[in-house]
This record gives sequence, structure tokens and C-alpha cells, in this order.
Amino acid sequence: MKRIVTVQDISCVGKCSLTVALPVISACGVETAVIPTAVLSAHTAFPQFTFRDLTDEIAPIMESWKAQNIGFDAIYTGYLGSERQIALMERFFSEFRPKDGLIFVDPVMADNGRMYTGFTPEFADRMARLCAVADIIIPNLSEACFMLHRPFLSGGYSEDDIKAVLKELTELGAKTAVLTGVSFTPGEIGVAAYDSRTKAYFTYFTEKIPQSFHGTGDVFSSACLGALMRGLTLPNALKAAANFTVAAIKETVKNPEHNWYGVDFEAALPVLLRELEANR
Ligand code: PXL
Repeated sequence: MKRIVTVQDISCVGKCSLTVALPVISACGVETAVIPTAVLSAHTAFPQFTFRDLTDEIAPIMESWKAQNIGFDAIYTGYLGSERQIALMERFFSEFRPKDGLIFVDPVMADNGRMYTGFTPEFADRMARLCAVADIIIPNLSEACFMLHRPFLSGGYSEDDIKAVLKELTELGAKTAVLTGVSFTPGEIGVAAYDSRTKAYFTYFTEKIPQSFHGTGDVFSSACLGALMRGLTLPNALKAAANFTVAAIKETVKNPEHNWYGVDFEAALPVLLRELEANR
């Protein structure tokens, strides 16, 4: 069984970061170790939340694992709370870089053209440097624009614009860039990806559900990494993750009393498992 480690916060309520990554990647049949970067009572879109920073735990955890020769097939970073945590991840990557494995960075910091509470342009610049040492980076359009110092592309952009953003993202240093939240046609949303080594460009679109929810980026990234670890090609992993994410949103909106804060991905896990089987 493949073993990955994911580094992100645990928001006790809210269905994002670790409370998504653990169940989704485990459901893919992949062992999922964690480094929690912070404990929040709820994610930062809640009007009120507690926040306990765990940065001081990261180096001791790394040293203890090193001493016991614990290694991973992939490292997946999500929400990181500070520039210091990013610096620790650079050290983590250099000491634990998996042989033939994958460093997968989701530069979580923004959506819909706005940074989440607590993030700054300096953080975006620092995150861009972490992206430089990743194999795959998976920002949404807002995060990509912040890291590239581009005005936010909120619509009305062309496929050439998206190709230019992807190329610039790989020029940061990452081998492959995946952009989420891309839409060229009303009613459709999806993903575009570019592999700088093979020059392969790939897109995949699903129907766009009008509501938007927190945590869908984490659902998408976790499913994509789980699928890659199960041996799917990147295009098939992206397709599986997109179909799973749209199924999770549909499960959520089916219930008129649905939560506002996250998606019912739990009910869509069978869709993900079928995608893994079908694309093996
Ligand atoms: O889903 C991204 C995310 C992760 N972790 C925390 C967040 C958010 C988005 O707001 O607040 C704590």
C-alpha cells in the first residue's frame, strides 16, 4: 500500500483540509499520515474561530521520523498558516523527497479573487517559492494570479490566457501545473493542466453548479493525489477528481437544509471509487 503524508491544518468543524484529506485519500486505499499545522475550532470562513498554531511541533516530528527511517511515497501540502511553516516545508521536502515519489503542493490561500483571512501578498510570494520545488502544483485561478502578480482573471479570458498562466506557473519551477476553477463556456467549469517536460496540455470540464462551497479545492486535490497514488495517469486522476467533486456538490445541494460551510463529499465517495476502478 502506498503511504503519503499530508501537511495542513485541522479545522474541527467545516469539512476542509485534514478532515477532507484523511477520509478521501484513505478511501482511495492509500495510507495517509499527517502533520497538523494548526488546530482551529472551525475554518476561517466562520464568523468566529479559535486558532492554535502548531509550527513548533513540525521540526520535532520531522526529526523523530528521520531517526526511525520513516518515509513516504508522496508529500502533499495544503493550507499552511505562515511563512515559517513554508520554510519548514522546504526543509521537509529536501530531507524526505520520495525516490520516484511525488511532491504535491496545493498553495491554499485564496478564492474568488480574494485571499482567505490572515493571508498577505508576501505569503503568496513565499508560497510561489515553495511551488518551485514541487512536482505538481494545483492552485485555483485566484491563487495562481496572486503568485504570478497578475490581475485576477474573473471571466472572459481565453484558452491562450490559461495556457500562458500554466506556463508561467511551471516557470516558477514546478514540473506540472494544474489550474482549477477554469471556465470557457457558461455552465461549465473544470481544470487545465500543463506538463513542462512533455509539453502536454490537458483540460477537463464538468457542469457548473451555481453555488460555491468551501473545501471543494481540498476535496479535488485530495482525490487527485489519491488517484495518482492508485496509478492513474494525471489526466485520468484529474477527471476522477472533477467527477467526484461535482458529485459531492450535487449531494450537498440535494438537501434543501444543507450546510453552508462544506460539501457532503462523504455521500459521493462511491463515485470516486468507481472512477478509480474504471480508470485503472
Ligand atoms: O479549504 C481551504 C481552507 C483550509 N483551512 C482553513 C481554511 C480554509 C479556507 O478558508 O480556513 C483553516
